[in-house]
Amino acid sequence: MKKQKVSAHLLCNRPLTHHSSSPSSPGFPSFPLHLSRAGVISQTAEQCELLLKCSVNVFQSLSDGMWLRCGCAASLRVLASPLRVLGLRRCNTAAFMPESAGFGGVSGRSGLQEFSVSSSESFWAAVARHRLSWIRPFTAVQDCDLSRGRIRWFEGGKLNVSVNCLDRHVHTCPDRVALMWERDEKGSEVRYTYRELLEMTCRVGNLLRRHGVKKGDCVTIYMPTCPLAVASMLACARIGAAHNVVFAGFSAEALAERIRDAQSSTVITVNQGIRGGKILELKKTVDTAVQSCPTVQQVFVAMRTDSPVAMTARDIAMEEEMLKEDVVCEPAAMNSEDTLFLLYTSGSTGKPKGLVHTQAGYLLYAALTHRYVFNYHDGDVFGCVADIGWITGHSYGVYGPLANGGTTVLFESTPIYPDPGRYWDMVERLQINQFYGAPTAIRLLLKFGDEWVNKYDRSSLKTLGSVGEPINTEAWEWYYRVVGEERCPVVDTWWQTETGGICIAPRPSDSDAEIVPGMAMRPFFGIKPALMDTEGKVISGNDASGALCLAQPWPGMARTIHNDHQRFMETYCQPYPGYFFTGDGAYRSVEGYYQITGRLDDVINVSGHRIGTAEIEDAVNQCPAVAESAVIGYSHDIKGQGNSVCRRADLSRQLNGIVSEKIAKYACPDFIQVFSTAKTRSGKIMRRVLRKFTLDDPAAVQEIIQGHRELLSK
Ligand code: 6R9
Repeated sequence: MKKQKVSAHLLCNRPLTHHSSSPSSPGFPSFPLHLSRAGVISQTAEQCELLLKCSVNVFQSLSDGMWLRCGCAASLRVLASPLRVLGLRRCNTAAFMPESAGFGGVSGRSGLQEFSVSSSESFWAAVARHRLSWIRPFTAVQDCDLSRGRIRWFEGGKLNVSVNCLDRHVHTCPDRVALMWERDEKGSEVRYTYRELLEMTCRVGNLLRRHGVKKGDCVTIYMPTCPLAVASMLACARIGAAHNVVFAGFSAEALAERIRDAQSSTVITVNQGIRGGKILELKKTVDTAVQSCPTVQQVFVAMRTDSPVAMTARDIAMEEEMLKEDVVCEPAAMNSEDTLFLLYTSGSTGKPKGLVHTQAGYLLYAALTHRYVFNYHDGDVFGCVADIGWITGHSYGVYGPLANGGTTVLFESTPIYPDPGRYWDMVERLQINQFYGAPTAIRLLLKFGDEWVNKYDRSSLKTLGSVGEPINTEAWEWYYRVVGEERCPVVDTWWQTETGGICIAPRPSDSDAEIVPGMAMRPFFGIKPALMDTEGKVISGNDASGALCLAQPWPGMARTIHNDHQRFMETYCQPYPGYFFTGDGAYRSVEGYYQITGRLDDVINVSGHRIGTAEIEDAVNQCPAVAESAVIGYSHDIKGQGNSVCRRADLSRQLNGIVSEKIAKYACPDFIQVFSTAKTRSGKIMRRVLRKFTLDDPAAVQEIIQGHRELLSK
């Protein structure tokens, strides 16, 4: 083993000095123009700036007409009631969404929504032509049959996702900031322009190619949220490999399971991560993981900190090797339905599911939702604080904003490091316009008091977003009143790893459309929700609750579960034939708005992280002292849900150790309870009874114990 330290260029910490100062200079990546129809507008930064100025109140087409500004969008108003927020002021529909000019008299947001559902093919065809750069146009808009689990969009078309996210913006505005990396160390943010990000991506793409990574391979990325991780994702997309980003908080075993399932031969990691001031030994975790991954042949190791790490024959010093690579990398021409990435998420069995997302449909849906749900406009700074290891980080940290030529913040730290003012300090420093976070963080910050928020200037904020779990009214109100100063609409966005992008959210809305706290409310374009009753029939009326399904396919949805289409069918397509079953329950109000009521399966939501109870049970059961276990969620006022294992109380520390080793720290049970028996006659553990054993309801505990005693004494 040799020790290796890379000091020349810490790519993770600062951009490489780029070779060229203007797009026409020799170092500028010059992919053939036919690969992207972009690049016709401006060649210089000045021209670019002029264009931006022009586009403030008029429609201005940048980059193949894909990035358009709507003059009406700035006019948000808050109603007298502090909890009711107005939608967009009524504006010319074609101004709001240029492609709708071809939709034949459709007007208003609700008119657009209706059209997008009733004339789904026309809607998506127009949007796909307008917003993506195609190498070859698609020949069929869709070929879907939910009852057979067949989902295909834009077939016949060829494109490259990295070209859509980078090159076409480099052609128009090379010096626009693509990434603002908010490093764990407060106040040391680093900005990367589109040109720098393209160069970095090309270097990684060439490096991967040189090391044999081919179209169709799957590269596992185990890195903190940082520019090199984004460049690695985009580099995979550039050369036609799929990526599999694994959250850097997962344990070696959880990582190994995902590497094996994805059959990755290449892993990209960093020497160490740093989060909340604490060092995370990511390379060491990878070393342990790959011991049980026979497929892994090479591990690229970038340097996030200055500490050298032990390198083996399998390891490659990433930055050092990148410096040897060209900044031009030929993009692969990908079919619309080729895999873009796998992302593992929890289901109701112990084995995580590798959801498969493909190229065109996913990118289009991420871009469109990013543009319209958040009312994102050219020049805005979009601050999604999710880790890239989750779908939110993929769709709204990376793909959506970059496809739109936006500026996106990569947040590496935690909401309370070094203090609970971290988010708002960042909002002020980076001048963030849209802030997108999780209710668990909002609930936590609320407890620290308003002064941490008020210390900082938040006047740049225009929209606040929430994702990952239901947002309770108290947190919603605090977010709206304190953080947003009653100026900014709060969009509670419901979606899933499976849906690829936001499906239900209050925005975009018509002028007089209200926003109700804690409700996701309105389906996005192309989304048709349905509620099902216990007999599997569609509930037609309002003021009703049921199982939430989506009644027709949309481009962003997952196509399958990697290597397990049968499971995809059983989980999503078969419960309600002809519909996509989300696993969530929902209530439809009298007005027809949707409110998500929570999971209907054995999946719990801890701090916005999805985790299957079976996954935790599998880990816990590996403890020799445990015969069997049942994990249940209970309501937790910060984490949303906590989880508790019901069995031998004295094992607490041991079990926590096992769960963090097998899965991740966040999955550790809060309580461990002892049961002599809590089973049905057929031997099933009675979760419904166990759920009563929460701190919320101590009386119920007594009641059950008493009942149990009585039963035994009979
Ligand atoms: C994006 C994301 C998906 C599950 C989903 C639901 C819950 C997400 C929510 C919400 C209520 C919201 N969820 N957003 N519940 N209101 N606005 O979180 O993806 O990690 O796959 O989790 O999260 O239960 O089914 P993912």
